[in-house]
Amino acid sequence: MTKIDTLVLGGMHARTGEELTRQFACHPGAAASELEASLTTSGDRIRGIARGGHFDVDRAMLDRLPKLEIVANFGVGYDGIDLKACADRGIVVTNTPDVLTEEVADTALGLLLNTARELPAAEAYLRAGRWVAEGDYPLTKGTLRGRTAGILGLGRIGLAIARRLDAMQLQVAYHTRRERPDVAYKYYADLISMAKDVDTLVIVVPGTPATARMVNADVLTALGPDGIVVNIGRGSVVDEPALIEALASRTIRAAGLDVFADEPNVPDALMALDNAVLLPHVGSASVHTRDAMGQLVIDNLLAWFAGNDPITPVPETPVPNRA
Ligand code: A2R
Repeated sequence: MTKIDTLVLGGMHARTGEELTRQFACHPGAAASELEASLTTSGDRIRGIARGGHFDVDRAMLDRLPKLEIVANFGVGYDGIDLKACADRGIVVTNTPDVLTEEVADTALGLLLNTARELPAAEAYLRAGRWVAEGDYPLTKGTLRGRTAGILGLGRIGLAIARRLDAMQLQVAYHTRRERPDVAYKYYADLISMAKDVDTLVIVVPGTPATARMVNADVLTALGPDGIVVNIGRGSVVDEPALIEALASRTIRAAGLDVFADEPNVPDALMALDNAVLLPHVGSASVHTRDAMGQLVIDNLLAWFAGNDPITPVPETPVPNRA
């Protein structure tokens, strides 16, 4: 059977890349020059995109892909894809929900612990020989004991984080646009009101125009001097200069960040702060979970090209009736 022309946009990890090559006629797009060559030589034949990030799928790219039917995004967040442009052209977009939920929730808890209890700094202290030379690491001012966490975004991952916080005996509240009928956690219709009542803000909303910089100076001030911010959602959700200012002035205690406004670039001012724990967007980045995400990308493409509904379409691009 003839393999279907598929653009592999932004690169994939090894196993997923190999499986894509086995199933599809793959056109590489890991680097800008490679992408340009693939679009120039094969753009008029490409029917699917497996998108591993880095490059936006915008109108200009879609104009060069007249036969495109589906964009299968590697990741649950799909900011960077022009959904309106895809919907206008009848192109379906899929993502990889659920398979990464627990991994990302684990990472959020790791960030929270590392931030409150300064574990990376304590380890660096030991490795530098300072335990021997100077004695015990100073007692941490931060602790999880007695904390109340406000989760911004109580979806799949937010709920998995809430369950972990339950187990660790923190109080949990949340802010979303709509109250969930299926949880007992305290709901806040207003983010600032929640920030005033909690001391720990865990951000796990998608990057959209509506969430852009919604965690601003006012939210951080409301969180207060014992405040801890953990962001494993999207860097765009936080006003990054305001966060840097709040950390530097000790308006809040600390932040644990896996995502940034301009990845992979992290501002020097943030790097210089000793009350920030910084990770290079590794929320879902285990072999186990990335393999599962890659398989879901492939399964979405295979389902679509077999004439079936995609497995995990996003709500913004309607799936046409294919019967
Ligand atoms: O607002 P709702 O009721 O649709 O709740 C969703 C919430 N959310 C928002 N909350 C406040 N203001 C907004 N403008 C807003 N937009 C969305 O975010 C829901 O509770 C949550 C998203 O949950 P899920 O769609 O289940 O996504 P999941 O799998 O938890 O992943 C969340 C994000 C991804 O989009 C990536 O950016 C990152 O975590 O990995």
